Amino acid sequence: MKTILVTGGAGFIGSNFVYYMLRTHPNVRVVVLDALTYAGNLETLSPLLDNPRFRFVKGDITDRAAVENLFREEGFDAVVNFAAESHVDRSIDTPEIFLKTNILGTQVLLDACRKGGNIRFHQVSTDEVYGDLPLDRPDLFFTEETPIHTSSPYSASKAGADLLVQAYHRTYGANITISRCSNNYGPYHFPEKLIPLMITNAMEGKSLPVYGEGKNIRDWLYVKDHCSAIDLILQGGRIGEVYNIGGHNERSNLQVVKAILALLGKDESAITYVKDRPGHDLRYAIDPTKMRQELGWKPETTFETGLRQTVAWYQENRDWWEHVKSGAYLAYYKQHYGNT
Ligand code: NAD
Ligand code: TDX
Repeated sequence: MKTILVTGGAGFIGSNFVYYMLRTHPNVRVVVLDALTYAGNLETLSPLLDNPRFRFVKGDITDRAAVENLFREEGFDAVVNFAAESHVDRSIDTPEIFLKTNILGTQVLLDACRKGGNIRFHQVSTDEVYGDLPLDRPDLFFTEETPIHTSSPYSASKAGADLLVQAYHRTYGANITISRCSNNYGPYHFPEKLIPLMITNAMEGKSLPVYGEGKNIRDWLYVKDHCSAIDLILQGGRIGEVYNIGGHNERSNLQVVKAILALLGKDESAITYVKDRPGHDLRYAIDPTKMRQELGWKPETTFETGLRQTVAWYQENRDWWEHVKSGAYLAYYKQHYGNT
């Protein structure tokens, strides 16, 4: 039995990864370390709480003593770091917590891996570290060689963490890999991000706030395909390497919003154009050739199928998102969007 630490496992991608690993690897035990910030939700993991191959620990990755204790207690075989502040808009309002969690938290984990005897460490990063591509050059894509060129405090903090992970490899021989994925969507996605916000707002009869003219392009990947890619990197990725993950599913924000409305059988009258995001990245587009050629990875879910499944999931799991849309999130929503 191998024990894997999944940090941030009560969040969107981390929780999907926990379910994926327990389902596909009967010889894997998963320990989740999560601070349960506004974005973490233990309800998402509640079906696992009695599973003997699962343990949940509430804790902060920046808490060095607590992290080192946990490492001593568990003797992890591998660590996958999803824990992060992940929302670009929040990073524009309050950058500091992004630097603390995303950079210093990563350093604490790297040190714990080092102390533990060079434990295998995978850093879940993002395509946002490459900055953006112009809208009128559909021939351009992010490769692993594209220079780091960040736009927001969020992406700068993720890039800072990546550089630190690479420095630990070069300086201390740390046993690391990094993946940089495009935008994910699917179950358990916190409804502050575009797709779940638009689905749930439309279901509640609220307006759908599109930034600027809705022309910015994102490259969407169904979350399960991200999980399978990380699993392959853990099994066969070359140490010290970066892997880009994406499935060539580019859509403008307006296309995405209209597709959601069509799936819900609603007209487009609720679309509201609001003030643009400062520094708003124009287009993301991943070249996943390295993942395909080295690890044989390919995505299984088309955007049409994935979006249909996602809309159905939010229709069937209203309790889940109504709970997370209350409380602290409501205060943030009012501050960010006013009364739109
Ligand atoms: P999320 O915001 O849904 O979840 C983050 C989780 O981390 C939450 O459970 C939160 O409680 C936890 N967390 C935050 N600070 C912590 C701390 N200090 N200590 C311990 N736990 C803490 O994020 P997500 O969308 O699931 O993203 C997961 C990772 O994947 C992030 O590192 C993000 O940068 C990266 N990523 C996300 C996307 C995407 O489209 N969502 C794409 C590429 C990469
Ligand atoms: O209300 C909105 N209206 C709107 O038009 C929101 C929340 C977003 N948008 C636009 C901004 C972006 O162009 O939709 C696009 C997607 O926005 P987000 O869902 O906030 O995602 P993005 O900024 O692209 O970042 C995401 O992908 C990379 C994740 O949140 C990051 O964690 C990940 O690293």
